[in-house]
Amino acid sequence: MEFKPGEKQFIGKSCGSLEKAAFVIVPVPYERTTSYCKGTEKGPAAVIEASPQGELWDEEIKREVWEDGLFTLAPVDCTGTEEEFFARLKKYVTELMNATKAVPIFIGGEHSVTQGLFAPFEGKYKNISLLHFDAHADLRASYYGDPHSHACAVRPASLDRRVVQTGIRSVGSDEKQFINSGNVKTFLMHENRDIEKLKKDVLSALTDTVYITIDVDGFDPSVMPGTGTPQPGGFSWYDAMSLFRAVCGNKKVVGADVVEVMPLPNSPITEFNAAKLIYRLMGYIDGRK
Ligand SMILES: [Mn+2]
Repeated sequence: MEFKPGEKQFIGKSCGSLEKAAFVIVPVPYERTTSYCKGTEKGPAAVIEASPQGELWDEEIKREVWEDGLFTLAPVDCTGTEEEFFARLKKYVTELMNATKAVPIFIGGEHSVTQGLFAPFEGKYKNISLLHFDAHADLRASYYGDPHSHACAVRPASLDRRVVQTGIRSVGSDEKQFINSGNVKTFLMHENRDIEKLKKDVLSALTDTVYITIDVDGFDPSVMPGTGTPQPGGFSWYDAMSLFRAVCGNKKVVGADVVEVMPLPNSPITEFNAAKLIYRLMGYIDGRK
């Protein structure tokens, strides 16, 4: 598989090759099963378009994080049937991990892409766990007959890996049986408002190697208004940053995705904030390590 550079580079900076990169940004503009509002396929391009509006010097990290080596790839081909797409995505991620030591950060697209993104990491890292930041539990075995629905995003991962859920405030009666059973540890939003306690609990629930999946609806809609299935009462920006900083500082984070950005007409808040989130995550993970 060939890994071509994207026409636009995240935050307008590129180290020029996968070999030199500490971070690789991968757009995955997949949208097939969104059930409420539509438009997540436009998310990755909007985030990359918004990203150069941010400062290169990160005021919290206190350096220009892109200097660690940053490379943005062309979007993953999201055509074909669901089966063809997920098979292609798994192959893509597997080959990408063979081609570079860079930490990949994927931009969705609807949340179902995590099914294809996480599976190759499970193959590579035996002791990996999944930090799932989301308003929704996404644990359904299938939704409207489709096991690849966005509503089933972390169900496959939960079958054989530890899944730690935060921000959760929407659970269906058909998925509540999976909450806090088997490999799933769920921190319901309304029961876990003390961020310092939550950080400790999340760190002890995760294994040492972690993949982070961030559905932007895990944030409060005031932070991320443009998303397909919004829910009130999510994470504030600063509490979420505090959580991600703790996880990236104490665990080996080997990959991440930021999904469900749905650009709104006349409001770039969501895509800009998602771009800042991605740049900040790079700073927390620290490409100099
Ligand atoms: Mn969600």
